[in-house]
Amino acid sequence: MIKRTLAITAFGLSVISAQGVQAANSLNVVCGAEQSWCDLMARGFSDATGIDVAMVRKSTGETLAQVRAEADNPKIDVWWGGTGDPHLIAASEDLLQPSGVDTSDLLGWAQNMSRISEGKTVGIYAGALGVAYNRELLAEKNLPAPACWKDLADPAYAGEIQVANPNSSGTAYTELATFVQLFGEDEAYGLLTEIGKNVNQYTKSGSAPSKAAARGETTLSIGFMHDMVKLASSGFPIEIVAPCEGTGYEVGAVSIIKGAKNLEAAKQWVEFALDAAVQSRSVEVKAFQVPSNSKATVAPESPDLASIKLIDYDFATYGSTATRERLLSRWDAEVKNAPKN
Ligand code: S7P
Repeated sequence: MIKRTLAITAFGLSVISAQGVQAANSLNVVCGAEQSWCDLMARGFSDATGIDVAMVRKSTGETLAQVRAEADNPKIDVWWGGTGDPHLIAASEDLLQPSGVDTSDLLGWAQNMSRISEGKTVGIYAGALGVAYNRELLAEKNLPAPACWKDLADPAYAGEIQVANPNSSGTAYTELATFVQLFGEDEAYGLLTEIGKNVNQYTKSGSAPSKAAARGETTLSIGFMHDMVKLASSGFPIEIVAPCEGTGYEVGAVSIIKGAKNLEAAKQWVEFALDAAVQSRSVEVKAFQVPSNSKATVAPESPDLASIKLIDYDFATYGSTATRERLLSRWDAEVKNAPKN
């Protein structure tokens, strides 16, 4: 039987090593999902293959910056999880390499990522954006429950909303791209600026605002509904809203970094990550995204994407460098430091 050891280094890096099995090699993974799911995946992979995994958790924008900075000498082999747009951007900048994995069991939206990137990234899960509010705080403060994105601009919510910064957070970039697709660019920035007057903090990580709402540190948050479901199903007083205008969604992705030092192990990781049985284990850590393998089990708690009014998210456009740079520059100029009234 394989014996595992998990050590947390001074840098917060998890190193999972298999003992009793000759480790073929090792693998450096950056994980964009929640820490508990990252750990489950690393342990599972190490158990299944005997390959040591060194893993660190980062927000999506941070990983894209690292992959760009290390282009000549990559330290990461695999980028697993996090919203798909930055994976597509890395692919278009020739920073990733095709895994050659068989995608025939995957759902259409997951295969689409592979098609757009010419096999350099592939979808592992999907999830829709929404709004959460802490029902106890809302009642205490006598505030109305929001039903639409536009409701969040109501001055009654001054200082009550938390959302991430789209420069670092894939969740918040998905929100920015969603607003542009729903309302058109000028109206989207106008609305984001109005909502910004009610924002108490732009966080680095996309799941932080809903955790803050769960703990009662903010009344409302914007984020992925599956992260909100995890908090609600853990007993926090969270209500989840699918905005009336419709909403955007992410396709989380897995990619191999071009020049990966542990290429064979990296290819094994991608196969592992797309395996139906592996994807079905996400429920063990309350990761309620919809899995990409059509044969994987969908948790009953997972938001039903078919019953949510989803936009036809344009991954090719919003996963391009030019669009991302333009949207983020405009967000920095108009939204980030807009006066609060
Ligand atoms: O695992 C939860 C999740 O919401 O986190 C990822 C997301 O990119 C969070 O990171 P950011 O800090 O970059 O926003 C999602 O892909 C995933 O569903």
